[in-house]
Amino acid sequence: MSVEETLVLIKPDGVARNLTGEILRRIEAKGYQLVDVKMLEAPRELLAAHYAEHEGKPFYEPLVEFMESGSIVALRVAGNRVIEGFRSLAGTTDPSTAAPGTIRGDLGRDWGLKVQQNLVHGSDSVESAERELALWFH
Ligand code: RTP
Ligand code: MG
Repeated sequence: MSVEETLVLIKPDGVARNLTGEILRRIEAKGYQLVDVKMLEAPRELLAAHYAEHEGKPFYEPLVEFMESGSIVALRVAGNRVIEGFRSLAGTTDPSTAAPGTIRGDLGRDWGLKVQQNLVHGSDSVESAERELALWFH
């Protein structure tokens, strides 16, 4: 067993489309534990710190604006190998091609889609998870 914690964000599209319950259901059905939950409108400083690795990329500004556009649900989630496991549950970045059975593949829209509107975020490594959890839960 390798119990880890990860940061999951339900992005503004997920909250606005009333998918919070469905996404929580999938996380719990997989056997992961919800350790902490909060809903917030994220300030730009938090988003800039969270997405620091993407600063300067063409999608950075639209991404941050999208993340500022509505409420976010932030989750501290624990489980065996949950960092990699949640990313598998979420599916690949672009919902248009994310596998069926995944959050993005099943629930993402495939028309009028902007790739940043992909419902969820999950930390991508142990280091990212520690850094991101410290930003969102302190
Ligand atoms: P996330 O960080 O949200 O879990 O998603 P990810 O690892 O699958 O994707 P990443 O490369 O870290 O990108 C972060 C978020 O930026 C938006 N994005 N837009 N080409 C584009 O327009 C583009 N590429 C990425 C997505 O919202 C992605 O989740
Ligand atoms: Mg990422």
